[in-house]
Amino acid sequence: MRIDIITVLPELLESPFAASIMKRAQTKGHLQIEVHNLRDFSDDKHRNVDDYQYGGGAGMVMSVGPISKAIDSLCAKYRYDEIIYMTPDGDTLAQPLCNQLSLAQNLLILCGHYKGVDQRIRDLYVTKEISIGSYVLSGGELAAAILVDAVVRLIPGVLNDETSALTDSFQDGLLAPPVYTRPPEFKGLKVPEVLLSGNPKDVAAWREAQALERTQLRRPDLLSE
Ligand code: 6GU
Repeated sequence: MRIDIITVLPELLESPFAASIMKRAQTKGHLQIEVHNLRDFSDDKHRNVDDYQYGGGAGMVMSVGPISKAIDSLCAKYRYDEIIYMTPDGDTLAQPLCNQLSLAQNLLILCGHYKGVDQRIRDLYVTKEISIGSYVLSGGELAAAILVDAVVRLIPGVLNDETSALTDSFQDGLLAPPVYTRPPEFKGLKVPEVLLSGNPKDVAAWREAQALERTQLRRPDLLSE
């Protein structure tokens, strides 16, 4: 998969992709990420990319010029499955969309800032608008990093058996069951006997029951969908 990200804060997107699974996905050739500084596409001598909003009001709006130039130059080179705009008024990210996006060849992600982008960019170019939850971030960069992480780990070959995505919370519509490692007793709390039993059938049944109980307790909305 190839992912291009357009942002005014490229430095915010360096470390998330330079460690752990994101890094390995790139070294192993499953993933190519390129972060583009929107200011490089500004014709302004001060490299401005925003302007006052029509109708007045506080807050700047990201202008059509630099963004359309950036998107046009990338679209001339790659055929994007989706052009995604990260915005608090987008569809809330959830596992089914991550699964769907993990099948894409090329993704283009535009990070919003200030009051957001001129509506005409959304009308002309954007094919998907994504939010990561009901709260406001200073910009779309951290949200983009979260989206990329959630999608890339689903690309076949990125995770090994040990870190398999199949047993994740949400992947089967349930939260994950509790997990334990050594020692068998800590501050008076014992690891559930069944996990020490060596009986895979009993272990699987216990995990399923725990997953269901946890989901009923913490996220009943997942069961009623
Ligand atoms: Cl994608 N962007 C911003 N600025 N805030 C958010 C968000 C995105 N998702 C939730 N809050």
